[in-house]
Amino acid sequence: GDWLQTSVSETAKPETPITLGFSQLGKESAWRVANTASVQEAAAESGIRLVMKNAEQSQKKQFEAIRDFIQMKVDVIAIAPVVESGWEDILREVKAAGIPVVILDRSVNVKDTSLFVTTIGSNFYEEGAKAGKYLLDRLRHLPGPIRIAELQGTSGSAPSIQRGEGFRSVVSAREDMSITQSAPADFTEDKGRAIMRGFLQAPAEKRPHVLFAHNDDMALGAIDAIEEAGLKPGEDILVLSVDGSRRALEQLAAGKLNAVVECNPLIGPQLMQAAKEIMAGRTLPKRMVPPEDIFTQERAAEAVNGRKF
Ligand code: GZL
Repeated sequence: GDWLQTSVSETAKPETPITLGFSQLGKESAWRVANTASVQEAAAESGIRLVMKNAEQSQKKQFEAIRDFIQMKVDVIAIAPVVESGWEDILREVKAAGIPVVILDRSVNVKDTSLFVTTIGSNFYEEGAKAGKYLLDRLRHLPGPIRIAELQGTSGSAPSIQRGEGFRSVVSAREDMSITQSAPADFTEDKGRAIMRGFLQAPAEKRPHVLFAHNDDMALGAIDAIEEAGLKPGEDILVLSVDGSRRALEQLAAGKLNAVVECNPLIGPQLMQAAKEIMAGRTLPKRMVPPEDIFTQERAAEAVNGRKF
């Protein structure tokens, strides 16, 4: 009857909003900017109070942000870790404060996995392997030797380490295919351009046939360097990258990129859902991986239109 309804509604406390402290690692790439926007939009849509601090790619600043969140007594802490090592101490401080942790995007390398509830992010090893499989298929009729240049992401970061490992695990199948030049370029367009310029100083007989860039921003910078050297990206030098940003897919459609492995930044909703489930006392799987694909030139034109980043 309505008396029960009235009494229940009077006693039911309005839910106090969850406060989520998010240590975002930087704004180095289009992927990162889209990831930040996804987290902000998802927080607004789910009524979660987001306190986000940007670390400008500094792990030290991430530690400072996390200590601020502990002082603020936030309900949940999310971390996109710039590198995978060095997280034990700060995560023990958070655990001692009784605050649950979600690792977002990149992963941390800790022995004690009770230091976080779950990791939501891509399988970077698989992304590297996809790039390698594309290359083996694309060059299956080309006799060696085949020289590969590699633009690595941030040294010590999970995506850079694992994309490199996944790629190498596949291309090692051809002993006449080798990575002859490799250097970190921090996932940025400017460093990708600068490092590729250096690679192209090599004498013609040492010049790479292929570039594997660990993300689109470095690939786009490298495309400039390849053109500056009077060479055709996508033809004289095959270019492979990871992420799937609009700009990369436009270059893919234009034939200056040959394949772009998808890495999905739009994982804000999964983070908010995880925060709600944690606060509701539910347990979560230790690892949640978004579905991902690979973009080739045939599919590029149609893929560009739908891109949200
Ligand atoms: C991968 C993410 C990487 C992107 C880069 O999930 O951490 O960092 O591939 C970004 O574009 O800078």
